Amino acid sequence: MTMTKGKETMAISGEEVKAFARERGADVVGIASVSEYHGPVDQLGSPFLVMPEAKTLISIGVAMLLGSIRSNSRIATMDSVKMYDELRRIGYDVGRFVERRGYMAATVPPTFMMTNTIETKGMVADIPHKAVAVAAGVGAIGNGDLLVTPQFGPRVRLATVVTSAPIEPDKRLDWDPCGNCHKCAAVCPVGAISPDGKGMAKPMRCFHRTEKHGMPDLIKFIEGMLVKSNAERIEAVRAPSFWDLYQVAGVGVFYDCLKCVESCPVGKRS
Ligand code: B12
Ligand code: SF4
Ligand code: SF4
Repeated sequence: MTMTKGKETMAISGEEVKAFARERGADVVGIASVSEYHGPVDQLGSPFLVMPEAKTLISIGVAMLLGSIRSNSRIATMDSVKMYDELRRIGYDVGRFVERRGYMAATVPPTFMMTNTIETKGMVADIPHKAVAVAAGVGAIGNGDLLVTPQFGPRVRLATVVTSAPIEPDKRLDWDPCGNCHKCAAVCPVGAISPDGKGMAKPMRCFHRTEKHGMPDLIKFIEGMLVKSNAERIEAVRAPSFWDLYQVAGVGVFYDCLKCVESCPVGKRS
């Protein structure tokens, strides 16, 4: 470690920040220079909108439990919620590590909050974590459109730390962990994934299937209420379908499908 004279910054090596993230609970971690990031750079999704001084992107991921994603969607969802909590915690810890060295850090959450506009349909994040993870050598985009890691296949959830610190980057993977088996496309219950290896062909189909009781359901419910009689409204809020909406609103997310994630043979231990 060296002190830069005149500036109150202390150099950070890639190895030490990665070791710190792993020690805090990250299962995968990689470093990318902003110049290697191939996501948007002048619109939503740009690291420079998160931090104009951005130099480095730190990709962190935690692994899913196979038992949970094979269980019912309530169990799988609550594990995802826990993973999102962990990613926010690890991201914040890494951010503090970086700021103690005199640089700036901003953690981009694994999921919400997102900018909601009619154009983006609320589906474009401040940073698309897969693009960062590709640049940081954590994995590569598989046929199912998910980041496939050598260690856990697509069974990782991701977050990003944007920083002004210049940190030596990792190299992109020079091989493709996706084995082109097309299992992910075959198991998708709504045909969202292209069977010819072209990724996610119908994202809205996936959205409506996996985020059951999410925003589209809520909008439908409220619209329905507007045209109902008083007696029908009372009946509607006493129905289990409303309790589902209430429960999901409290939890924050609900994933009714993880079939493409579960089916991938890469990195599967059982
Ligand atoms: C919106 C969203 C969705 C939408 C739309 C997805 C889409 N393909 O358009 C819907 C609701 C359909 C969805 C579904 C799912 N999602 Co989702 N989703 C997101 C979210 C919140 C934002 C993504 C975003 O900003 N997209 C906008 C565009 C611009 O970005 P992008 O689609 O990611 O594509 C960019 C990069 O992938 C990159 N890229 C693509 N291909 C390549 C190839 C190369 C070589 C390179 C360099 C770059 C590159 O360039 C693209 C443009 O910048 C992210 C969280 C996040 N902040 O990243 C999670 C996220 C992508 N989702 C995730 C998951 C797990 C799921 C689901 C399994 C749902 C579930 N049950 O959990 C399904 C899987 C569907 C599938 N097979 O891909 C994980 C992915 C983990 C992984 N291992 O890849 C993320 C990262 C959440 C997280 N924190 O872990 N999702
Ligand atoms: S999460 Fe389910 S609906 Fe969405 S692409 Fe994967 S298998 Fe299809
Ligand atoms: S299931 Fe097969 S085709 Fe799909 S991402 Fe995994 S290895 Fe690639």
